[in-house]
Amino acid sequence: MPKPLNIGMIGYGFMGRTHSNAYRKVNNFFDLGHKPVLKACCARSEDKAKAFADQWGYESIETDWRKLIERKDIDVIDIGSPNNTHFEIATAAAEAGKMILCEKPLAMNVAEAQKMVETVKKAGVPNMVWFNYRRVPAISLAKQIVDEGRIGRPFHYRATYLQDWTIAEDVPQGGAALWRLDAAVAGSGVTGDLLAHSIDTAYWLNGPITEVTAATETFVKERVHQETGKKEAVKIDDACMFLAKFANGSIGTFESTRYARGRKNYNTFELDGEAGSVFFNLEDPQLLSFFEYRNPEGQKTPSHLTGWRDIHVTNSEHPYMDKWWVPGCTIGYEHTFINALADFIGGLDKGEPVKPDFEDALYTQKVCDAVLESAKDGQWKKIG
Ligand code: SOE
Repeated sequence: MPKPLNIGMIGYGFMGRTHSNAYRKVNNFFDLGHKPVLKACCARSEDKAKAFADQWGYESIETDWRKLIERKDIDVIDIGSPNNTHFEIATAAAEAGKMILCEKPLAMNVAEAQKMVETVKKAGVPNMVWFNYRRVPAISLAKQIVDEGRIGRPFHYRATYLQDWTIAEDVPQGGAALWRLDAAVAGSGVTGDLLAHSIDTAYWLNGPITEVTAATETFVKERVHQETGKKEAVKIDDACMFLAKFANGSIGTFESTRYARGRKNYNTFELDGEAGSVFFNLEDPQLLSFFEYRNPEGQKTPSHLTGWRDIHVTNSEHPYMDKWWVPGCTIGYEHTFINALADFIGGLDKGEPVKPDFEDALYTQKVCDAVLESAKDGQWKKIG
């Protein structure tokens, strides 16, 4: 019989929904020693909290996150609220001895993230950041392929993360749905929101970045702020491109924008090495493209058989897939959160930490801050 794991969910937006869905489903598919119990959800508006609790099955509501953290019947604080709330909530939750599952990006900047790492370490509380894309089976398979030595010496890493939902000039900034456009709430634009994902994936697959140089652009300079009703300067980066040098000697390019007409959630990477290459595109999430030039035993693929192969990542031998349907049946976006949660609970069962944790997310924050710093003067910045 799994032990109850009492969840206190803060936030009721897109991420509140993805996380709540994971809590509800995880034990239906994974054999785990703990089972999430949806104890309480928290939102400033009582009506919104009630509606969210009814929709997802939370037993109770709070309208003040501090009260939620004080509750003895809560084991895990899930932070799915906007970025400018993460620091205060995570610090209080860790000091109260709660486990923490935090949305990305971890913080508004490195100074906050650094303190958050120190606080969770001092408190000794299990923690994880919801960089869910590590749990796309095809991306986990790419990691396996890299670890098996099938890429060999890496030369190039190429990431893009493109969307198009902010092109219209009349999209406002601020408020419940559009806080991602408000620098005071989001911290940054595509760098923290989208490139943070790309950096986390790159870190996992290709190791740390040591230096970056970047350029950013803000295409629409003023937007109406939903709270003041007035036009205000837009202070986020609408687009960001950066060059990177990795500790392993490879070099990388990263590009992100919310102005790529037709691109909705085009999150891709390619890693090119001496022995082979891998390519992934989130808009075809069940596929991993792999080119093998030489296998880890040193044998070259015969020339007449070389070519990119699209691996349909749905076999039970593929990461996570034995937990889902029969081979050939795909899983989707929401399952990446369920897979992530299963890893977190699996770690809890064994008493082992699970990645990506606050420390990994601090590293991503360091890269994001260096990218934004470099965009100001165009100079290369070292990752501290
Ligand atoms: C932005 O549009 C967004 O919702 C990000 O905030 C998420 O992290 C990403 O996974 C999908 O796009």
